[in-house]
Parts: sequence; C-alpha cells; structure tokens
Amino acid sequence: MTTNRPTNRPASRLIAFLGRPVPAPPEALRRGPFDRSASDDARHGARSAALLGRAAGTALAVCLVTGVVSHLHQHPVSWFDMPSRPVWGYRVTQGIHVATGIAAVPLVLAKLWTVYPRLFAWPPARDVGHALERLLLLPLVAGALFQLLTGLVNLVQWYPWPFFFPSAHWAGAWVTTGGLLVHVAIKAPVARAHAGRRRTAEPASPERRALLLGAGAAVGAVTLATAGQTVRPLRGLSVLAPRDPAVGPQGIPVNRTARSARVVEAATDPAWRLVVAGPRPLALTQADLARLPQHEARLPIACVEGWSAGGLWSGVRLRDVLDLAGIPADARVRVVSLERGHYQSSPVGPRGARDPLTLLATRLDGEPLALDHGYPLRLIGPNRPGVLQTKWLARIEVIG
Ligand SMILES: Nc1nc2c(c(=O)[nH]1)N[C@H]1C(S)=C(S)[C@@H](COP(=O)(O)O)O[C@H]1N2
Ligand SMILES: [Mo]
Repeated sequence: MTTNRPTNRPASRLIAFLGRPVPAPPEALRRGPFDRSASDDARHGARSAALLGRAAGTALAVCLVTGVVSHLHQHPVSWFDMPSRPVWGYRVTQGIHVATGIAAVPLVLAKLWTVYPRLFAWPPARDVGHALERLLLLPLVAGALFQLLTGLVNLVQWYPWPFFFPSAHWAGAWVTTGGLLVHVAIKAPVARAHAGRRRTAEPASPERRALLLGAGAAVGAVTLATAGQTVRPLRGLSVLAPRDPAVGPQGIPVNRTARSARVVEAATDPAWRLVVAGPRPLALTQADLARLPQHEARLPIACVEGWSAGGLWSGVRLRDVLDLAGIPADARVRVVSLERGHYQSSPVGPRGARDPLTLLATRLDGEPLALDHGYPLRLIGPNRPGVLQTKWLARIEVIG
C-alpha cells in the first residue's frame, strides 16, 4: 500500500488543500520509527498508550493539585486563610507532590516511548483538525518534561538556569495543565475504548504486559528509593533521595547555613532584638523572650523539596507576642529574617498566627537552637512549608 495515493480517506483533504500529493519519504528512510509496522507492535498500540496515558495523567493531576496547595501556602490570597491543622498537612501534601512528580517520570517516559512512532506518521497530518491536535501536544509534552526536569533538579538544589524556579514551575504547571486538558478532551473516547476491560480492538499481548509491568516496577523502585526522605521507616532504602532527614545539626538537615545566608555576625550580636511593629512597638531581647511563658510543640520541618524531619521545639507563642504588641487577632503578619534575599520573610495568616502551636522557637529538642537552625529565634508552625519556617528572625510586622 502506498500512502500518497489519493483516496477518499481524510488524508485526501490535506492533499486537496495542498493541491498536490504529499511526497512520501524515500523507502531507504523507512526504518525504526519510520517503519510502517512500528505501530503494529502492541507496545506502541492504542491500549498501551491509553493505559500509560491514564497512569501518567493521574500522577500529573495529583501533582498539580498538591502543587497548587503548596503555591497557596507560599502566596496566600486575601480570601482564603490556610488552616493551621492538621499539623502534618503540608508534610503529607508536599510528600505526595514530590512522590507523584518522581513517579510521573517513568510513566511519562514510557508513554512517550509508546507513542513516539506516531511522531513520524505519514502524512504528518490528515487534515487541519488533526494538524491542530498534533500541534496542541507541544505544550503538554514540553510542559510535562519541563516540570519534571525542573522539579527533579530543584530536589538536588541545582539551578542551572537564569529563571527563578518557583515562578517558572508555577507557569509551567498551567501550560502543562492546559495541554493535558485539551489532550484528555480529544482522546477520552479513544482511551475509553482501549483502556476498559471489555476492550474492542486489541488482543492480549505479552509484550504489552511486560511494558506495563516494567513501568509499574520503575514507579515502585523510584518511589521506594526516595520516599525515605519523609517516611522514616524507608530511610534505609533511600538510595536516590538527595537528603537523609536525620543528618544535620540536632538531627535535622540544614538547607542554608548561617554562613551562606551571611547572618553569622548579626545573629550572634549581643545587641540582637526582636522588633515587633504594632500599636505597642516592642524590641525584645533574648532575656525578655525567656521571661515570657514557654511552650513546646512537636512539629515537622517539611521542605518543599520533599524531605521532612520532626523535632520538639520550644519557645514563646507567636500569639503571645502579637498580643503584647497590641496586634489584633484577625491580622495577617509577616516575620522577617536578618537574611536578605528570596526567603527573608514569610507571611502568617490569622489562623496560623493564633494557633497555640505556632512558636518563636529558641530551643530544639531541649537544647538552644543551633546557629544553622536559626539562632537566636526562628518561626515554627503547624501545617507550614519548610520554606516559611523562617530562621534568624529580626522583625514581625502587620501586612498592610
Ligand atoms: N532565613 C531563612 N530561613 C529559612 C531558610 C532560609 O534559607 N533562610 N530555609 C527554609 C527552608 S527551605 C527550610 S526547608 C527550612 C529548613 O531549612 P534548613 O534545613 O536550612 O533549616 O528552613 C527555612 N527557613
Ligand atoms: Mo525547604
């Protein structure tokens, strides 16, 4: 069968559109993915594509939802005050975000491998609608690969690009989501026909079974090899996790040391004060803080990068200090670090600020806070991303 013979099939519409037959590639090139029989292999068939597409799409969708939660924590909106419970909320949602992102890597790669011979189909488009459908794959494929790559590289804190990771990852999420929605809308009927138990066209195939089992095994392997960064009992298996949650001063990892944050001098200066800007402005010394009622809270640091580690923190309640300064209960506040840069301040909504477990911590596991953990004072609160548990506090102010 020749592919450039004019027929009444949809391909002829494009041919008519161009006014002449589309020249076929030379026979010598018809190898590998160009081979007409490449798609006859069940591993490149519609059922493989549908099943892997479902799995990859589900992983990406869960990753998106948990990613939006993380974004809302870090960029609060005025009409929604994030609840401060459950204490372990962010540990779980961000653990799932990172785990589904990692699991999506083998799934997306397997799906792309399954469908890649179609990239070389001839003619490249049957009609304008088909051409558009294929073009709309670009945001999905490029977006998903960009998200997975930037996410993974962020896990190891390597930033080989000029853009700010969170902004690019946030924008990339919407490009990918748009592409995914369009793709699902177009493919849903085909996928349904091929993914269900009462499948229509394709017979069982050992090759396809092996491909699907292989993809499943890869998901299991990468999950087990990384989940120990937040699920303690799996620590021993975490050969691929960039961080061991138990290694660091006082048994908790440190992302940024006092020295790399350039705060050593300011944090150890005897003239250090916590300045609270409120109706009754305060400048509290360490001794002043020690005289306030002391409280304890067992809370995790749950980093956006997927690791988490629990500790027993002690210090004063944020709400006690806000009350002293006459800051009203419904105020949204910001704690500001001695450090300059992206993570120098973090917002605390009224629920978080008033939660009895939100502490201005001076101690960890009964010892004074290590300099790298934020000495003399750090914020630690329930259901917050690690990145908002600001270290080396200098100031608290009301957000206008
Ligand atoms: N001032 C300041 N506070 C900070 C950070 C920082 O870089 N500077 N890192 C944050 C991040 S990303 C996490 S996960 C937690 C724990 O980080 P650490 O391991 O560096 O203490 O502290 C947060 N507090
Ligand atoms: Mo973090």
